[in-house]
Amino acid sequence: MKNTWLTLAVLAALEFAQPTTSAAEAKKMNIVVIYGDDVGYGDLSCYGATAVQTPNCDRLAKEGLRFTSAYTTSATCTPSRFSMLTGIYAFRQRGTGVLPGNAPLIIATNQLTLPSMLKQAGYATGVVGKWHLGLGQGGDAMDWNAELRPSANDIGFDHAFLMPATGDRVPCVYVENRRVINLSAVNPLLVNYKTPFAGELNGVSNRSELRMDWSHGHNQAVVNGVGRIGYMSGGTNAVWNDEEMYEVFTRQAVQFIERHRANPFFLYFATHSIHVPRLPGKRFAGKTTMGPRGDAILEFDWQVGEVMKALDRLGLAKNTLVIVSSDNGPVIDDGYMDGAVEKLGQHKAAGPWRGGKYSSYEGGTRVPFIVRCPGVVKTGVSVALVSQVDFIASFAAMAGQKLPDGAAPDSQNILPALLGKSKTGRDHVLEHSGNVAIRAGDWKFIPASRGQRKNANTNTELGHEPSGQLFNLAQDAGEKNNLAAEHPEKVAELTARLIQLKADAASRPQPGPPKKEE
Ligand code: NG6
Ligand code: CA
Repeated sequence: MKNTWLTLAVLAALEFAQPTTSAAEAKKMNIVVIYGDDVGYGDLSCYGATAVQTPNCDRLAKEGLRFTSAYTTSATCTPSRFSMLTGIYAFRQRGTGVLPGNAPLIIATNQLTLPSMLKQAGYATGVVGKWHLGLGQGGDAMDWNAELRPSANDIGFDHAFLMPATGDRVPCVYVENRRVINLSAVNPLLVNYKTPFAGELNGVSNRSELRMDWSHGHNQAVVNGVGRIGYMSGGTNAVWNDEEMYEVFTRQAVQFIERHRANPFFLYFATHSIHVPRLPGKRFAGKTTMGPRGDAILEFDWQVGEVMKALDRLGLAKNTLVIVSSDNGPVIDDGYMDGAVEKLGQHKAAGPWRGGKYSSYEGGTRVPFIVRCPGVVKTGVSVALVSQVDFIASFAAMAGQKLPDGAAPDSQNILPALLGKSKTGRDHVLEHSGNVAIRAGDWKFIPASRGQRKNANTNTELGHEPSGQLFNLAQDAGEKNNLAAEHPEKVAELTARLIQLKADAASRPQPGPPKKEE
């Protein structure tokens, strides 16, 4: 009842031009999520960057709402994407850490997902770009030359154009729906994560021939002169061109929008920029003082701009909710000697936050987050606490769909916050990085952990300390002043809350009447 009421109230508040069809039909705004890879809170000029300018993201922020307390669920890619698409925290399911390029699909095909929910609501659903959630049956014996089943198409996407894992992991090929594209039968693609293929170059023996050296890892297969993780052989015609990838993905994203201009659509556009290996296109190479990492930020921004141009050209801007965000915090040296560390200068990739990718500190999961739909989303800055895990419940409300009991248990309907109609989003967020931390209001608690303090390779403070850490983010944004000893009552409260949230799998207020036992 409450949910229905809320949905109706929100729908009414959206103020669409006199609907001629049913209210639910008329409210089906398109949704485009542009998901950057490793884009830090401080990497965009609208979030304070000065060494690089991101005019397209800045325009989006000016025409929409820029969030300062928005979170991805995890400090790495796979778990963040898993939670965003399922509404379930990744720590609840084993095997949802950073995946190898030949992992099996980790989302169950009978599970409700963000795209399958929107498909039920009548949306055309598409994904373009980085996948990293596994494909097919996985394993070294998997045949990449046959149809890949299950694929993104089996969890709710009508159309998929994908990089299977990451830019630094084999196979370095595109997958369109269930097939690797441009394969030739006489030169099959082979992938193995244990054993090198005889006769193939590798990053250790052929190190001096690499066009970009590695600093850690990334010394297995050599593809396009760059060392990668995992081994691959064959599939020569199918190998992607790293420098052109941003254009290939953008074209695919724009074409998806064009094809579905007349119906409601959901596009999940997951850029490879600004992940390693950073091999920005010609348009951007050398255009910043920060080397390839800075240039890749321009490349990311350009992609945002092309989507905005397409929406303008097709007259869809006012009927499309655009969200720009990132899968985890920033990292400077993630395994290649690309000059990012040397050329960083005063740039603060994580903005005011401590740590970055892989970290329990805010830099790991507090990410840029901009929402725009002129006339529907308010403009300005929002301090509401929001998490990407909330997409499914919030978009369900927007599309007039009721989530089945028990589905997407961690997802809350924060649509009023996303639209700028409310300043309050969630009352807490969980931040996952091996450890699970909690932020509730201004308080942040990171439980004791036996994990490593620092990732020595990437030079990231991970926030894993042998005793609990309590911070007041309103007074101490940089998480420097551990108040655990001073406020044992707060530690106890947040510890209890965390235990309950982790055990319950139910942070979403469940719809319907209270269950009997309550
Ligand atoms: C790490 C890789 C790093 C990156 C990361 C995943 C090494 C040494 N490091 O294991 O380069 O690929 O995984 O990044 O291999 S993510 O954004 O997809 O989570
Ligand atoms: Ca990432």
